[in-house]
Amino acid sequence: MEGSGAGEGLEWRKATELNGSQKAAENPIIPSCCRKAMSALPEAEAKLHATVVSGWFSGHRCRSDKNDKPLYYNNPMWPGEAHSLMVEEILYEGKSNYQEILVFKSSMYGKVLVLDGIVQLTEKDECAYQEMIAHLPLCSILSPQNVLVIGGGDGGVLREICRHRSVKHIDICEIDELVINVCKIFFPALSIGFEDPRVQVHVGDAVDFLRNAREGMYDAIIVDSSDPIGPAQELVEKPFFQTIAKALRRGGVLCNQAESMWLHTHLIQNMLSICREVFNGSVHYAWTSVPTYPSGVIGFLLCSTDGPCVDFLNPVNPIERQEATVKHKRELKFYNSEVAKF
Ligand code: SPD
Repeated sequence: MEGSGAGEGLEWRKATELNGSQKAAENPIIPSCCRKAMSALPEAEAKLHATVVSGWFSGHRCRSDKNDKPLYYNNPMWPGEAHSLMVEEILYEGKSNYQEILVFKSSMYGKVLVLDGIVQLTEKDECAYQEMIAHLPLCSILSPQNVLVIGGGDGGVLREICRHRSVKHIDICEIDELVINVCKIFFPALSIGFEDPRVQVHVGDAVDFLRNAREGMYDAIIVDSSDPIGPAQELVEKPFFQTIAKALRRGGVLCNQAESMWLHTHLIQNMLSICREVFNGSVHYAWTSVPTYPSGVIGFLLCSTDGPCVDFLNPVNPIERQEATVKHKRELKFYNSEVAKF
């Protein structure tokens, strides 16, 4: 990897350099697990992220004690459970100003990106997430032109948005430049999204970015965030949704990563009720199957602002029309107009 063009400040370690163990709120109606997940973790606890133990990555947080024995901690987002993946090789381990970044090669799902101990994507099942979060909103409106992506530093959502020929400009606001750089090295099939000339990258805080965005500027905003612990905490709060609604044109759409209906019912209910207050058009919840995410599913909050009515279940801008005219190097693997009706 040395001299690979990863860029300055890319802090990384080769697998050979790793030691053995590394290789290996206040609302009473919200239960404590969700309350804890919605609030920032104590600094000491937040440092205990998942590592690889005895050749397995586990989606709970873990560190080794001084005798190299693993110590396990519940992840407050999904207490009492963990999903493990067999690790063939650790490809990258680093720490940015915001989070710990891990890339490894798994035996069954290809390469895996992990942030602060939580799986963000695997090569095998990323299509189900990126295709849905991008095409559910973009296919629900006619001729989307200006799109904003919040998060999404791996580039997969950009890759999908770029299928839409009507799109003229895509802003992406990602807080962590190291995630972008690491993905450009290890996940080229996703980071290809950054190569489209319509894409403009802004490294920074999404809340600030939106505060300064021109009113009514975007046809669609896609929030591809990590879970609401750490850097993404503010992205589930009312002021954030208010700035999104303001940045959307009339009849514009939001698609927001919205966790698992099996694990985060209260968080989802909370987000839905905020969005029903903030958005005057449609508010809808959709979901997709991603086997490497906790509980195997993840949801999306779909909202539209006041203006032309948006029916998320019946796409007026079907993806099949795009695909019929321009042949993409990469075929869609998951999304189609029928899947959108679920
Ligand atoms: N619980 C994990 C949620 C991850 C959502 N973001 C994934 C980024 C893929 N572009």
